[in-house]
Amino acid sequence: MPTTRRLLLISTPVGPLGSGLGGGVELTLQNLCQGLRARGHRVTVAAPEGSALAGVPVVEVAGQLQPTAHTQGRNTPITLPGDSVLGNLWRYARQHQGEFDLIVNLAYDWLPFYLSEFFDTPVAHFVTMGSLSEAMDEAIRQVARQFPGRLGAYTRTQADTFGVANTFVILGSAIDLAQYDFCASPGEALAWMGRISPEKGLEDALEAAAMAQVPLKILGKLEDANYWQRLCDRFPEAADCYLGFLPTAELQQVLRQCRALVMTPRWVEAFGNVAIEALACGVPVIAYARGGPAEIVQPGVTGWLVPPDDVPGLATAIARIDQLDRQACRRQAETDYSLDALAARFEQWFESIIQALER
Ligand code: HBI
Repeated sequence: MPTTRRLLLISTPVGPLGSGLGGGVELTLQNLCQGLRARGHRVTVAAPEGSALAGVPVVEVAGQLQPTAHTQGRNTPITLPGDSVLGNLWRYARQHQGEFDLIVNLAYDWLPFYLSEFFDTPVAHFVTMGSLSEAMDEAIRQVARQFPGRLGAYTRTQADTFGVANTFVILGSAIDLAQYDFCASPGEALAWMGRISPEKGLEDALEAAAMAQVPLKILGKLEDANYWQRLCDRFPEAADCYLGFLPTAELQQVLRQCRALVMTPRWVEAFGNVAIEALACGVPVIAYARGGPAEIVQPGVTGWLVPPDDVPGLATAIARIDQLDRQACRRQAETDYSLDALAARFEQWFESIIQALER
């Protein structure tokens, strides 16, 4: 039986858990807590007020939300709003650090990395996106220098973007497979899922679906209204394809009946949780060979990888969906992306940090 650890997980400051503003990290946090608790660890989450997490005690912290990092430029200075929730989250962590064996940061923000050396309780950082800014890269490299082994990432590709990859522990992701039902005989439509924001490249999926003359279903949080309006101007049918930001139960009902999921990331997608949600339903993944999806898809079996930004290549892959194996998709999810597999990887990472201190 593994040693029971007292873990404080500190969430993203961009929005309350459950709002969808935190994107994939909300799902990661939910699944990680569920998996770690099932393995006997005592997990506490600190997050912006209004957060909710099934079955996990959440310390709700007040304060002004942090601007999202993925809309800033590479040389944007670090900003903190007045009464910042980020600052308040880390004041809570410092005051209560003695109650925990390890603090785990899930915010993609400068402050937690900078503060690491001022804490007595070790701080592990799970980095949730690829390189986005000079200031964040430097903060991450500082932790790599001072505390090698305390940086975690979803994928090797994502870690490589920071130039200190050999100091990252690669953890992958997971979903609660019990919430996804396998479907052997889908309908005609393709699916596209994700935050509707420029870096996700929805226009390419709309263009490829039109080329292949296959209907597309769009699911996800409408994050950038101006961008969406431009898409609707260019693709009049887009508004009819959009089904909104659905809770998992309703999302998987739509997803499982699709012939494939199309992923068109413009940026280095750190992981792409939507890829394993599709696999869990038996839905193969057609993705640009860029970032996380390139480390998930097994070409010719559970999906197709397409040269990045090659829209005709997407249409060609769409025409070859029938060569893929929906049962193999579900099996891959069960082997690599179950909650227990993820929790076991994180537990091993945490033990390596804690035991390094006990020597
Ligand atoms: N931006 N400043 C900031 N902090 C975050 O933690 C953050 C973000 N943008 C997006 C985001 N987190 C998540 O959607 C990704 O980590 C998945």
